[in-house]
Amino acid sequence: ACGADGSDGAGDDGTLTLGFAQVGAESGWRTANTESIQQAAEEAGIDLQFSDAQQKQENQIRSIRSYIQQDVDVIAFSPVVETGWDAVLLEAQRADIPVILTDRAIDSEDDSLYETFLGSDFVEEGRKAGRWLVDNSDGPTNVVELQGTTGAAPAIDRKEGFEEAVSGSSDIEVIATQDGDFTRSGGKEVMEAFLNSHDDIDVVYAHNDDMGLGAIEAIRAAGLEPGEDIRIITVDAVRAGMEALAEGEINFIVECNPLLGEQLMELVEQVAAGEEVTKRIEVEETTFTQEEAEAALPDRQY
Ligand code: GYE
Repeated sequence: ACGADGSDGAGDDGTLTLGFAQVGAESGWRTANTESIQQAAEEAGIDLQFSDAQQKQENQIRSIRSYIQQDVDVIAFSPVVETGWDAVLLEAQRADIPVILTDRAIDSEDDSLYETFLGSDFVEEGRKAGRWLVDNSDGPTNVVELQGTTGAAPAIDRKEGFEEAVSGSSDIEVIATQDGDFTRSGGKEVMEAFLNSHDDIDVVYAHNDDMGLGAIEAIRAAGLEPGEDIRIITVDAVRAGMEALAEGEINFIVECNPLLGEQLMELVEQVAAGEEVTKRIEVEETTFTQEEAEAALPDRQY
């Protein structure tokens, strides 16, 4: 770290060490994100210490503490939930190790605890999903929502953005909402329960592709046609989601870009050198209809 020894943050041979605490391997998005980070670190000649928290905050905190102990040059992580980070981030600050938030944000009053947050505008993603539904519905529309991990920034924000966008339309009603933990199996299980207790579901709004793909399995198992009998909106646009969209099983996907590796490594180099960086860096994204998915698939990297 850039500290009392007067070093510029690099080791004796000039190599930077980055400690990265990943959320887990819960989705196609996460896999693409991990690959992007590993590849970009290699290309930038940054020594990457990588840990997978299996979606548990205590595991992430433990990894961050071990990176502090190792005196890495920079710590980056994607916080599994929004709250509960102040204590460990204070420890990093006291050890003079700069912290970068990537993908997910934290909810803290002290924004000196991190240098910058690189990630998507999840509220806007939720709005895009809601606006599409408003523009593509007529008559009463019952929605069930498959939420991401409780307490995670993308779950909180995608819910909020969607609600905001559909709030003006009295025909659209969210009749059930539940945590599917961003996994395919979680989406399938919750959707099975929804189908058992409601016979009037028109639309599934899933906070990621994986849960939407799980819902497709549950809908088929109930003898219904996904994309026809029940329309499906998801977020991410990973390959498996885009294929289901092109095949007509999903109706609309809001993109969330996982390829953050290159930008992250640039930020690592800048903060290690003591440079001031922008506090919030947003990722640019689009949306896909079924026709657009078909056209985009051949060039899709993930
Ligand atoms: O949408 C989901 C993943 O934090 C943006 O986490 C990320 C989300 C992504 O599990 O698939």
